[in-house]
Amino acid sequence: MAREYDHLFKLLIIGDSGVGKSSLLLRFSDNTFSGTYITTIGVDFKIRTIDVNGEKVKLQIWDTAGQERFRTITSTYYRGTHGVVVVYDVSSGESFANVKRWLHEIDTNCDVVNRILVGNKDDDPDRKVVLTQDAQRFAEQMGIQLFETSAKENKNVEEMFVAITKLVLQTKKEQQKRVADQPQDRIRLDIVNEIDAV
Ligand SMILES: Nc1nc2c(ncn2[C@@H]2O[C@H](COP(=O)(O)OP(=O)(O)OP(=O)(O)O)[C@@H](O)[C@H]2O)c(=O)[nH]1
Ligand SMILES: [Mg+2]
Repeated sequence: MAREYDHLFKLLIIGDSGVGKSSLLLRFSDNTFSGTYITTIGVDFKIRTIDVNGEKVKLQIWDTAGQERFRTITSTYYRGTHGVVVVYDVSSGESFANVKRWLHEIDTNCDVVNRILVGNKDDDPDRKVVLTQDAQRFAEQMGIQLFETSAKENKNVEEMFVAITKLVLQTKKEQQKRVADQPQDRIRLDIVNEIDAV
């Protein structure tokens, strides 16, 4: 029987309230969008399995509440997280200014984690206040990839989730290679071989 998946990764979506975190997740998981705003209380998650270079990657994606009063026990959200999607709204300068705080929250809760920056609601040029070049410059300073998306118009959403998944996959492969290259593991293997030989 074919295996259900080759990799299981946990992703987390964070950012200010109303920037479109839940909408991005709903677009990615169910390919739907609703203009009605229902604020997230606590956390919620969805599952989707995607194919990356012939490997099946099962994604468990956690959608957090942006509103401060629903953000209790924050550190538990981060436990076991492989990748974090940090979202702002391109029509809200305040949500972009707050990205620094969200990045800081990742730093205080995670040792090694992949991150991606997302400017959502990129579907109305008249309302756009966070310019691409400014966001791009900031992303480069932080060493993060930037994606401008629209959950409403289904723009760049799939590409963004695939990009963060590829980063996580790359990190996993690098870690596996580092472990395989460690001399102590070769020694351990020698011991096992000796025991087998007895
Ligand atoms: N124009 C436009 N509106 C969007 C987009 N994404 C979300 N919205 C709208 O923005 C509002 C907030 O979206 P949510 O996805 O609930 O935002 P959230 O970040 O999950 O908010 P919290 O759960 O409170 O943290 C809703 O009315 C959505 O319809 C988008 O890409 N374009
Ligand atoms: Mg939400």
